[in-house]
Amino acid sequence: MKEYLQLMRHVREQGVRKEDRTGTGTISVFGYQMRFNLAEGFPLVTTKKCHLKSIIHELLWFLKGETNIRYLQDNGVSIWDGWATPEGELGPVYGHQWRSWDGGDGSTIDQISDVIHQIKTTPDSRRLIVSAWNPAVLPDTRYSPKENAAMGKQALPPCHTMFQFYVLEGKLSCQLYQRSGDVFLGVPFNIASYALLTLMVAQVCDLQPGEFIHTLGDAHLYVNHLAQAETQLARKPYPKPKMIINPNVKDIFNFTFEDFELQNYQAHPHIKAPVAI
Ligand code: THF
Repeated sequence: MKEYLQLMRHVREQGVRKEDRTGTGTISVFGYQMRFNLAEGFPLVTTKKCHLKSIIHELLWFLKGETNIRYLQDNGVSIWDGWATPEGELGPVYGHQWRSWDGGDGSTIDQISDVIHQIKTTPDSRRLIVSAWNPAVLPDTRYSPKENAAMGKQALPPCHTMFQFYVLEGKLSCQLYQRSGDVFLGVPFNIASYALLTLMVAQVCDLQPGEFIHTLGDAHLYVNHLAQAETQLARKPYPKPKMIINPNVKDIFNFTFEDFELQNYQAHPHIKAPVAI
């Protein structure tokens, strides 16, 4: 995963001090792109041990269309706890926009089913897009994430705002536009999550995996992650692991946690860091 360390090094060297919503402070750059050839292995960061279980459950939870953290908590995943109401609600975040975007006339739009249908029937399309960015439900910035969620607004505006698929010569690629990337904590999760989604969509569409292209807007290192970043930058990446997916699953909504097996994941020890709420 030299691509990830290059991003981290770039932000450390070029990043400029910038204040942020959470009051933590960051060093930030605007605009960065990484490319991962999924045939070369699974892009899970190796310079610290990453908790793949949380990544898989979060993605399955998005695909279920759920926005209450109950499913995550039942599976021991706590990464969304900081933003949810006491009842576990996050408002209409990713799962809601992906599976039941409000059509405005009482109808809802299942963007995931639609995009898979389009990939299968019109693979040359230049409109293979899923958008999580819905201006009608953005949080009211006068209130905290939990207050917004309690009012039926999104706890947080989506960081992964939209993604686009592309089919060429039997291979499926995916590009994500992420408006804001927490380079130390979130980005390793985000890379693995979208790489996995690309493998899953490729399988159900009978395509081979192509590239995952990760485009970042505000790419930042929180100032309370700088020491952890230094530790990581001093480490040498291991070869990429391999993701094995149960080949019998042919419906994107039928995957379960047991359908995924990561092989040959060799990683340096985990590095702890506080998450900015
Ligand atoms: N807010 C901030 N500040 N950073 C983010 O990365 C982020 N997200 C999601 C929404 N808001 C965000 C939440 N995703 C962790 C990882 C991903 C998160 C939130 C938190 C985290 O704490 N990871 C630890 C523990 C892992 C675990 O418990 O499994 C880690 O060491 O990786 C980005 O999409």
